[in-house]
Amino acid sequence: PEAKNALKDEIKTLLKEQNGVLVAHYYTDGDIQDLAEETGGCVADSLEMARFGTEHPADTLVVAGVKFMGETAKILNNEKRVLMPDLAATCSLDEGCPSDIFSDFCDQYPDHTVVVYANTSAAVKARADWVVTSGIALSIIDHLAKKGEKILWGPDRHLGGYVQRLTGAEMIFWPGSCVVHEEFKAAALELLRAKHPEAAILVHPESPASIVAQADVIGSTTALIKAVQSMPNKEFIVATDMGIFNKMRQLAPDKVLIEAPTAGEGATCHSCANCPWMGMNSLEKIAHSLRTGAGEILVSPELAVKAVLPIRRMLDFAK
Ligand code: CIZ
Ligand code: SF4
Repeated sequence: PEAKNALKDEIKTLLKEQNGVLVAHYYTDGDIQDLAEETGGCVADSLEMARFGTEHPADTLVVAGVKFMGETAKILNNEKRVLMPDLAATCSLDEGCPSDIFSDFCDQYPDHTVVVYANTSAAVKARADWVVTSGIALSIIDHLAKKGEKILWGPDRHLGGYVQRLTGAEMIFWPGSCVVHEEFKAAALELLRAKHPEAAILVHPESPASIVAQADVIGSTTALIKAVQSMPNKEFIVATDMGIFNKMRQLAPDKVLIEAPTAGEGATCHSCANCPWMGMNSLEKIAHSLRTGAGEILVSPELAVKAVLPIRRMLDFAK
């Protein structure tokens, strides 16, 4: 704990010296989330992270999350320096959606509106008409469907399928998924629910349809955190990355949080509801990045001017 405190103090000093602010995602390590709040930064979902970085007057944004979050921060704030603790922290959705192949796919459906999830590269966003996060996907697709638009959706097929079932939108899907949410097991969740009949089931819509079908609340990380605070239930079974428990425990210390199962009985899981890329963030790497300037995110200006349009469209819609 002493070494950790020394590291936190160093980061605080470096942030002050460089007029920097720490912006962390709910899935990062609890120490990072707490430090972000202690130092006047924020811990949030990707939509709120983007908004916070844009509204905050800091010169340097330290984005503790995964690469697309740093890229989005840079695209929206070209004049700010954006640092990431580890540039290798990516996302299975981003990795599974190479921009050249995605662009060819879009070319096959020229009469479709291209809507991409925020968990994509700058180049994929540059090809899109709209960017959405999980917190706003439903209302944007509903809006487009009511205007009669046909949607080409990428890359998370589970979130896309969920949105399609609720809106009835005409949609074509890119076949991507999140390695963390894909692991939740429907049969094991049924057994767990039977053991905890009073528990509310909270599910992030990147989960498979068989998990979403068992949910009491389906929503973004922010929505799930609010549910723990506002619902009268004592117990909650939570199907999303475990990193979210840090904030849930802080805001609702008397509630009992239970992990949704990522494996059937006796089996082992792959990611165990812990995003391996989110886990690459650490206090040590944050300090290193601030000390040396390593991990700076750069997006070419030609790409940024295109990618900023669908992101702004989302932020304006959210207002
Ligand atoms: O799974 C993710 O990476 C999420 C939930 C991102 C977000 O929108 O905050
Ligand atoms: Fe990507 Fe899933 Fe990790 Fe989120 S939790 S960054 S969607 S791999």
